[in-house]
Amino acid sequence: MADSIGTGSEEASASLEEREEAERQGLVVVKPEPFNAETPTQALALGRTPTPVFYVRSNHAEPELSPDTHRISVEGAVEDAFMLEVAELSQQKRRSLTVTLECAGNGRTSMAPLPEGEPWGQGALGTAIWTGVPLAEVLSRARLRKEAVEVLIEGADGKGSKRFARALPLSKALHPDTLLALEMNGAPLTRAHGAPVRLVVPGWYGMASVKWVSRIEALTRPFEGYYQRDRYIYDTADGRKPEPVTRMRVKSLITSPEEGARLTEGPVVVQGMAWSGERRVVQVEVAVDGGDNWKSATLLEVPRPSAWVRWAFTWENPKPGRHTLRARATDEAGETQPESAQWNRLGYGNNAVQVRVVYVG
Ligand SMILES: Nc1nc2c(c(=O)[nH]1)N[C@H]1C(S)=C(S)[C@@H](COP(=O)(O)O)O[C@H]1N2
Ligand SMILES: [Mo]
Repeated sequence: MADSIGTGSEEASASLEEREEAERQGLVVVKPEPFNAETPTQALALGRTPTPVFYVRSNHAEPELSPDTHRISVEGAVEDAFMLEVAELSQQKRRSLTVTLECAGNGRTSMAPLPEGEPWGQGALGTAIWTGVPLAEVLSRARLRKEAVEVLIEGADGKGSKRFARALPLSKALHPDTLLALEMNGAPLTRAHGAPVRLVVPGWYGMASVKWVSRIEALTRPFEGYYQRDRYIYDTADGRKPEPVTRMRVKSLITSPEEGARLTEGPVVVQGMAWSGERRVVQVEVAVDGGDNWKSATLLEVPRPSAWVRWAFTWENPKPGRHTLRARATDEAGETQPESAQWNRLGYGNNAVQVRVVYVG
């Protein structure tokens, strides 16, 4: 695995670009420039989302960085500031984790009144195996000073005050699962997903997982940058102080049957995914009509924090006609999906129960 990094010559990166272009064809494009696209619904039914169809959310044009020469500056409130070469990072001991990433704006188009922002349906979501070095390892080499309160991670994209940068509290920055990832699904990161190195912050909405990492700075005061204070906040526009967007709210998705499916009579297996950032899902319920008639589904694998779990439910004897299917997940802290979205000005964190319409007979 370690050998696969650091082979990018200029010729290789030209053909890589072509390949990425082709790979993107399976995605549902939301915006061509900067490229933003959703995972197609069929791909959301897979336990692991293949890289070519994994959603892409970029606020700016994708920088092109060479894995051979790219370096990350590690600085700020540390004893030993240094320049970290990606080539060097790839020699270190790595960890692999399966992590679900969901964009905080996923499901925005079903909020009312419709908030501003990218018009995401329910496909700004995917699960991949991420391989890299814990951020904590790099920070321990730099030796954080005791005045440090947050760790800023900066991407190589965007200019001036709009450069993409996000800070983490120390507890999350030092967590062994917070990775400087070099690989996604067993291959070097693609440019769209942050090559050559991105952060992966398990359990938090996608904005925390900074792509194209170029600078790491230990801060002695909370970060007030644009993508920390003006975006990725729950602003309820009622005079209350906005809360930062952090962990992914408990949520579920029906992957089968598809929206508008025509089913034959007889038992129908309803399937889907459920997740809750940093927590395990403990229950998924399904309702095959309106109202409050929820029945337990079966979890198909042992739930883990920060990755979705697959579930299934057998709908015994559907009658001919139009039906509504709903799924509702509950996590280990007892939190359950709401029936309707909690509106906020920027349209984040929509984890409301979704309604799927199908036909029988
Ligand atoms: N440098 C940088 N990192 C970034 C972003 C960005 O615009 N620039 N977008 C963030 C957001 S909002 C999300 S949801 C995830 C998406 O990761 P993906 O494109 O690999 O799916 O990346 C995050 N990291
Ligand atoms: Mo996002």
